[in-house]
Amino acid sequence: MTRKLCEVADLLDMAQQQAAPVRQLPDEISVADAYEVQHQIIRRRLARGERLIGAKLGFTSKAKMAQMGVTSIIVGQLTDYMEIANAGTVRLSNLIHPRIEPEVAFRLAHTVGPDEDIVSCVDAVATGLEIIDSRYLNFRFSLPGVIADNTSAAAFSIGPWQPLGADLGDLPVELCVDGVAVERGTTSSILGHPLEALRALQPLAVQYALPLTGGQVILAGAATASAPLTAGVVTARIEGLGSVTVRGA
Ligand code: OOG
Ligand code: MG
Repeated sequence: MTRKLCEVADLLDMAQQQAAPVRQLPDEISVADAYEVQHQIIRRRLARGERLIGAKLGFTSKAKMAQMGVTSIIVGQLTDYMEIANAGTVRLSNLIHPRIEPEVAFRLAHTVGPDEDIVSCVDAVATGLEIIDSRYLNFRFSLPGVIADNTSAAAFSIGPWQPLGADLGDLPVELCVDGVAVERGTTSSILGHPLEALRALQPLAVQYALPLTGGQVILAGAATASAPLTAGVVTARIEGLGSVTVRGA
C-alpha cells in the first residue's frame, strides 16, 4: 500500500476515534484503492482488539442512492465494537453527525464456499437498524471516498432472529423516531428483493477480499432514506420480521 493510501487510512481512522470530521479526499483514488484503505482501517481496528463480525451493503435502494448521490453498490465491514444491543443506547458524543436507517439483516450459518450460493448459507433474518456517520464534513463524499470510509459504518443493532422462511419480497418497512413514523418503504426497494442484496454481495466480497464466514451478520442496505439520530428513541419495524429499538443519548 502506498504512503498516500496509508495517510488516507490514518486520517479517516482518527476522524472516527476523535469524532471530528475531515475534508473530502483532495485527489480522487480508484475504487480498488478505496477498498485497500478500508481494509487498512479495519486492520487497525482489529489490532486495537475489535473483532470482525459482518458486512454491510450500501446503496441497494433508489431512496438511498437519491439521498446521497451515489449509484453504485458498495460494501463495508462490521466489527463487534459497532454492535448495540436491542433496546441499547447509542452514545451521541462518540459520533460526528449520525443518521439512522432501517435494515434487513441476515445471518450466515457457515462460511460461504467458493462454489456455493450465499443464499443457501443463510439461516436467519431480522429487522436491523444501522447508524451511519460519515467521517467527511457535511456528510458529503464521492464513491471512492465513502468506500474508503468503510461506507460510513458506525453502529448497528439487530432485532430477534427469525428463521429464513417467509417470502421477504414485499414487506412494509417503517422507521419511527419517538413514536412518529419518519420513513416508510418496502423491502422490494432493496434491489427488487432483499435476497438480491446477498447475491450482489457475493462477487464484491470475492473481488475485494472480504471474508464471508459462519455467524456473520449481513446488512442488506436501507430500503428508505436515513433520518438524523438525535436524543430519543428510534424503532425500525418490518412487517412479519419484528422490530428493533435503540436510544440516542
Ligand atoms: C453510506 C452507507 C449506505 C445503505 O444502507 O445504503 C448504507 C451512506 O449513506 O453514508 O449504509
Ligand atoms: Mg445502511
